[in-house]
Amino acid sequence: MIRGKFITLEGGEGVGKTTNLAFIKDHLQHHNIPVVVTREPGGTYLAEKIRHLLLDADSEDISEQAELLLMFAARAQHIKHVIEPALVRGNWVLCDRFTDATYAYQGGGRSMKASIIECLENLVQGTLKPDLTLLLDAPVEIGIDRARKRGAFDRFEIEKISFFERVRRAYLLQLELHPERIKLIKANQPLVDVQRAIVDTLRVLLR
Ligand code: T5A
Repeated sequence: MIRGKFITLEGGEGVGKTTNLAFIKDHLQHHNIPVVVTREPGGTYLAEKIRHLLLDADSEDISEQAELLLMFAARAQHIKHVIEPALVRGNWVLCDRFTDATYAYQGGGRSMKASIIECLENLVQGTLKPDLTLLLDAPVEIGIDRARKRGAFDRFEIEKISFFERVRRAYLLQLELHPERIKLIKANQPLVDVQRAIVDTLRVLLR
């Protein structure tokens, strides 16, 4: 059995990850590729419980270390029970956020050291890395505005603009560090143009 491909979607709040995930799923299925769509934090029973704790805006003050460890605890479950088995079955896995989000939010947003994140990444993932990461990028105000139109804010969405500026910069740094894996998609253009750019980028994997 040929191992499936692992594709992740990244970007700040409201840049269109969820919207485009459904589009990519349809596009891959059109090419007769079996796809598993999932998300982080989340994707298993336990990881979804952890997501709920992490996003709860009414939570007690969560320490940066606890937040980081909970992200990786959820990820460990997700890899073991969903991602790895699907890839081994030959399915492609399409995941709404993965470890680049940890570098962006906990590394950039919370200013935690990249070396600590890298340590946990090695522990939890071993050699597992996405084959392709689509980084949807737009000025912070545009994404926040789109996300906030949807209603109640979660524990991250209540952060200040400066937090999301750090998140965006950290994502762009990830792009600089891993140009072979991460591809930039400009998200502040009409959806049809965003999706055209996504189709172009996916061509490499579909060859
Ligand atoms: N997190 C996560 C960490 O801190 N560390 C980690 O390691 C991980 C994995 C998860 C939170 O957890 C944090 C980051 C997050 O704060 P989430 O729900 O996965 O939360 O992430 P959000 O960014 O909050 O997801 P959103 O649903 O808000 O944003 P999306 O999915 O990027 O945006 P989407 O597709 O819902 O679109 C938002 C709106 O914009 C419109 C859509 O129709 C929708 O109404 N839209 C466009 N409008 C015009 N033009 C376009 N091109 C458009 N694209 C979309």
